[in-house]
Amino acid sequence: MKKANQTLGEFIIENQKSFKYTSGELSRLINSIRLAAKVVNHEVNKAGLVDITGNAGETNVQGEDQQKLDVYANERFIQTLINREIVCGIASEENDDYITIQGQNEAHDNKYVVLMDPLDGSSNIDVNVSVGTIFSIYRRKSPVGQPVEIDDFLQPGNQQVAAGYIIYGTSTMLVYTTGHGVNGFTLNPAIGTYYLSHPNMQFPKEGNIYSINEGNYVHFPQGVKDYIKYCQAEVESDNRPYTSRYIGSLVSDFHRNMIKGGIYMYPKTAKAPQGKLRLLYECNPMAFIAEQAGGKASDGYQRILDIQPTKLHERVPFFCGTQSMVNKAEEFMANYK
Ligand code: AHM
Ligand code: MG
Repeated sequence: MKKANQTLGEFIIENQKSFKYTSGELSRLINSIRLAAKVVNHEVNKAGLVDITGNAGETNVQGEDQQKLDVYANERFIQTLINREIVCGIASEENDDYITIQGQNEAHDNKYVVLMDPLDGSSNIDVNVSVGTIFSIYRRKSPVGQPVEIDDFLQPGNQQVAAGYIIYGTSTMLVYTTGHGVNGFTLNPAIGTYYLSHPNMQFPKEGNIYSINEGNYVHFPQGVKDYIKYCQAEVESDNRPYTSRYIGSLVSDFHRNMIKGGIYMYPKTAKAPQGKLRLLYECNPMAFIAEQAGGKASDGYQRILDIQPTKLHERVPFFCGTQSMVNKAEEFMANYK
């Protein structure tokens, strides 16, 4: 239940009992992400100042190039999780391979792995458009006490115990689920505290926004082309034509669509024959959140969360948002199966 001025810290403690496993580790883990997100938020927010203060492209005293923000975010999240000794492994969109992490006393006895895209949509930073961090948490499958294995990361999305995103937007929000609905917290930058601002987030039953990079239209599968034509058709009783909105920053496009009702699509294209988005770092966490908010996520034919990953950086076509809209897109896709 929503309480006035409830902070994220209070919310995590209060809801800990609803977790499937109640050792408190998952709460500590989410707390670490909250902390790293504040630090990254601070950096993202002053990105525009870098040019003014004359640092861009310069080398620092060690002769290193100015760090790019996505690299910074990657290091910040990984370091925070390592320092707190609460995960046994991390896989990141920024790294080729997963990282094995030892817990206290150098033992491999931690139970959770984290997969993340530390700064998604980072090409938008230069033009002051919102970017985001996406994270996904699983229980390891390999026995506690041993180093993590690749199969701990290659679990289908339906095994996630938590997932969330941080949106560095006009305000900074952390939105996450542990499988009991979706809650959104807004950062008060003056005091560095996240407050519960969006309890129990739900996609509206119907939506009228479609989000896709239409520049790739000629390369889309015929089912997607047909669905786009459906979205654009003039049918007053059905609220069509729909509105087209595409930021090119998944977290922002998803967030808007969850609040207003809409569908996000990244199908196969000539440049991205498997789709562009990564199953493990982007699609699975967003799919888990979508389903928990009454929405749906599909690769055009099947549920994203049921796909068995075969490699860390696997890509997949992505259709995600208001359930009725994803169903309709799937109908069009099925015509050309
Ligand atoms: P990134 O992980 O390299 O930042 O790419 C992911 C981003 C998504 O946030 C966004 O929806 C999509 O790429 C935009 O791609 P495009 O510019 O091809 O439309
Ligand atoms: Mg990304």
